Formats: sequence, structure tokens, C-alpha cells
Amino acid sequence: MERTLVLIKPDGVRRNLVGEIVARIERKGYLIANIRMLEADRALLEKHYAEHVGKPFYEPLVEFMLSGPIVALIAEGNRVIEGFRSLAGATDPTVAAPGTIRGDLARDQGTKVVQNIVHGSDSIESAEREIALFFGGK
Ligand code: DAT
Ligand code: MG
Repeated sequence: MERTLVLIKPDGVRRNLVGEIVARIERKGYLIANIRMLEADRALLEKHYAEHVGKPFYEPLVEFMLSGPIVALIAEGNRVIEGFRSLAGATDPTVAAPGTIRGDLARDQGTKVVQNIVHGSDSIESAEREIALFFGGK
């Protein structure tokens, strides 16, 4: 069964949106196969966001992800990688479609990195790599 890694970022946890986001994933019909709250450390985030090293928003992104607790979860179901990214909406919350997590629940805060509530893996390879980082390969 296909799996994806979802992160509820510090803005989502701070704003008490964990239940809302988990409910949207469940209502869509995906299974929450595992879930945990954690405070990520820099080493973990550097691995998770390795593809973005050197981009102007990289350091602000890591700092933002260190700014408070996050929730990591594994969602499971046919085509869940594509399906969760569709639920999440576009990266830029200003233009993310209404009805999506980012479109409904986030906006531009004028910060160096866009604060867009959730992360979702973008391919099977990324999903398995990221699940191993956050759940030790389980
Ligand atoms: P996504 O989270 O939609 O997969 P991404 O992997 O390209 O987007 O980028 C990771 C995060 O970095 C993204 O969720 C928000 C931030 N980000 C991406 N592009 C940005 C930009 N041009 N300016 C500011 N922040 C950006
Ligand atoms: Mg991405």
C-alpha cells in the first residue's frame, strides 16, 4: 500500500489545527498508519530538506521548523502521495485553492519562508526516505 509522510508544521500545531488537518486526511479516506509529536532537531531537518540546501529560503525554513513542536504522520492508501498533495494545495498559501488545507488555513505572513501548515512527500522515493527519517524505517 502506498504511504506518504505528512508533517504538521509549527504554525499548524501553534494554531491548534492538528485535529482539523488529521480529520481532513481521514475524511478523504486515507488511513493514519502512525502519528507522533516531536521537536525536530537541525540534523533531522537538514536531512529532510536536503534538496533545498543553498536556496534563499533554506535557512529560514530550517529555523521555522525548529520554532516549535511538529506532528509527523504516515498516511496510507492508493495514490496517497498525489492525493495528500492535492488536499494540501499549492505551496504558496495566498494562491492555494480554497478548499485545500493551505488555501483555507494559511496565508502569507510576510516572513522569509512561507508558512504553509503542512508538508507532504512528493514521490515514492521521497516518501520512503522521509518515513525512515521520522519513524525509523517502520
Ligand atoms: P512543498 O512544501 O509544496 O513541497 P517545496 O518542497 O518546494 O514545497 O518547499 C519546501 C518549503 O519551503 C515550502 O513548503 C515552503 C518553503 N518555500 C518553498 N518555496 C519558497 C519560496 N520561493 N519562498 C519562500 N518559501 C518557500
Ligand atoms: Mg516539497
